[in-house]
Amino acid sequence: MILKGKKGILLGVANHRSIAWGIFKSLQEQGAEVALTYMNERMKGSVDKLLAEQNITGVELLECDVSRQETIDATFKTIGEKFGKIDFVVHCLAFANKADLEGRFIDTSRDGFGMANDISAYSLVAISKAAEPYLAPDAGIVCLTYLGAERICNNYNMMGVAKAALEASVRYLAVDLGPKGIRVNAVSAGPVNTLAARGIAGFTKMLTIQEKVSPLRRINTQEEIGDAVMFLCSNLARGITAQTLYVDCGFAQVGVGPMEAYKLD
Ligand code: NAD
Ligand code: 0WE
Repeated sequence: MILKGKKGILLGVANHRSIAWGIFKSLQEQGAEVALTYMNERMKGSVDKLLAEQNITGVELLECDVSRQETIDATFKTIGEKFGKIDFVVHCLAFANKADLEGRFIDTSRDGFGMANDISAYSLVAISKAAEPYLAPDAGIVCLTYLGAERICNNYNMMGVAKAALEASVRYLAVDLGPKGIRVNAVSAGPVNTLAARGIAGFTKMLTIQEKVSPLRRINTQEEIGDAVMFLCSNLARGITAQTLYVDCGFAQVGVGPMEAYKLD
């Protein structure tokens, strides 16, 4: 019970496949009290159903569309009233236009670039700022990222740029909040078959490549991503901040990448 008596908020549960759901279970298993947020009424229905199916009751559910500052402010006002101080914040959401996740990156529109960065990267800054008054002195903030922030990953395009902004934001936020004892980290997950991965060209192939070449020779699970996030939220990670931790079965360290990219023949 690493998180016994600890409280926090998790943004980004959409359904049972969500990485955020794996994180929720890991946090709960270790004794944490976790408030959840949903983007809109449709997502609320999905989260309500999920909690009911699993016989989970008494979870604080709050509406938070990160593109709307007023819903961020309202969320943390409620958190302050109901929880007082919180020990962790987990950011597990992203969005880009489908059209900006295929074809040529050069074709990204000004609006698409702005929107993806706003929802996927700036939101971490806005949430950290809104959470700051309510964060316990040893609190942890964790967000989810992907290898495409640092390497060229086919079709990840605009999201790669947004994740690069997110990872850099983690480092600057860590500097701002470090003097208060608050830590900020990212977990870089390998591919997971979620709603956000559905319909992505070549996704199945990516899973196959990771299965074949990663040191562990398999795909990372929501559960092991959840456990890593849980660790970073906990006091066991008290000396860790401004980091990106890879939970990808070692895939990122295998330099070869997809062999097809070399087209040697
Ligand atoms: P998901 O679709 O289950 O979760 C994405 C969430 O983002 C949803 O809950 C959605 O409601 C939320 N969201 C989108 N726009 C929002 C907004 N304006 N306000 C509030 N919430 C909003 O998909 P997922 O794969 O679990 O994604 C979670 C995180 O994990 C994302 O940051 C994603 O980039 C990251 N990630 C995913 C993978 C993968 O392969 N699936 C790999 C590495 C990192
Ligand atoms: O971060 C992500 C997914 C982010 C995402 C996915 C979508 C699909 C549907 C953001 N916005 C949208 N918008 C939509 O309309 N991942 C790490 C999963 C992912 O997405 C990819 C990947 C991988 C892996 C997109 C292209 C190539 C690889």
